[in-house]
Amino acid sequence: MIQWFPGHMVKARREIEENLKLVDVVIMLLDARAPMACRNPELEKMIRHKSLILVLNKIDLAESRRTARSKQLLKKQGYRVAAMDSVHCRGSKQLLNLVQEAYAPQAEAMLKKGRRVRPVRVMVVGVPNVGKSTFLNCLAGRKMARVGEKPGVTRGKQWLRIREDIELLDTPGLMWPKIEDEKQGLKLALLNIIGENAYQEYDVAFYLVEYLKEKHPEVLQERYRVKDVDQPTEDIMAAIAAARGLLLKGGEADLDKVSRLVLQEYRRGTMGSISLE
Ligand SMILES: Nc1nc2c(ncn2[C@@H]2O[C@H](COP(=O)(O)OP(=O)(O)O)[C@@H](O)[C@H]2O)c(=O)[nH]1
Ligand SMILES: [Mg+2]
Repeated sequence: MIQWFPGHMVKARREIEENLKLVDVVIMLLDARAPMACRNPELEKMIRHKSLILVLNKIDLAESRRTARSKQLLKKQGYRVAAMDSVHCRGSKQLLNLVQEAYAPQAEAMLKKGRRVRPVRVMVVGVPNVGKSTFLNCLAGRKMARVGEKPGVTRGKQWLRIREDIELLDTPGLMWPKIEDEKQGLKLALLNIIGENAYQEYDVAFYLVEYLKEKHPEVLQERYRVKDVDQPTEDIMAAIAAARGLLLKGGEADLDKVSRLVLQEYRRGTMGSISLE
């Protein structure tokens, strides 16, 4: 069973707690290929009194039909949900509209009290590698203007003014996943979210190949020239090794290399867009 709660996560939680005091809205990035696996109910509880927006990121690596279904499901549960490809900065406009929507009640309250509505303050959180830095770059773009420190309230914090009415904390919060079962741990390992010391590459590759057998046998057949996709997973891995010439001196399959190969090709999207949920 994959266990993962490194020491720096304790510090990360404290940091998120501190930063929560400064913002009106929280954007939580989730990997669109396995959004549920990236969530953490404990953290969501911490931000419950803030407006939360879920962003399914890396939609270019996910199956659009399944992304649409995840989105629908989360919306039904009452969440605000957007979808993004942060590398190409697709989906940002809709997301920013959601930010304003989430802030509307607070903005109205300010108006009612006769106050000027200040820009909404937003922070980004997400598990490692989900794309937080890429996402910030996308939103900040070239117009990126550092708003600077706000005396008294936000000492030492940098804000990016991404629109006249939206300010973004420039350091995203590192979120730790809550791993409930083996399968979730394997998904997170496959998505490169948990550190490689926490798992054996072979185990994760084995999980991936099993998953391909069930959901995408054509990838095994076409990309890796596996003739019989109904054979045991070990044998499929050996067949991939043979097809790619990943053999040990004695001619047996080099399982370390096969494992690394399929993990890399999955993560880069060279196998195609494959969702895990
Ligand atoms: N294909 C794709 N890759 C992404 C996307 N967002 C981030 N990435 C990639 O995911 C990796 C991790 O991104 P990074 O922003 O460093 O993640 P962070 O650890 O959350 O800050 C990098 O290789 C990014 O290029 C996306 O929307 N689509
Ligand atoms: Mg980063």
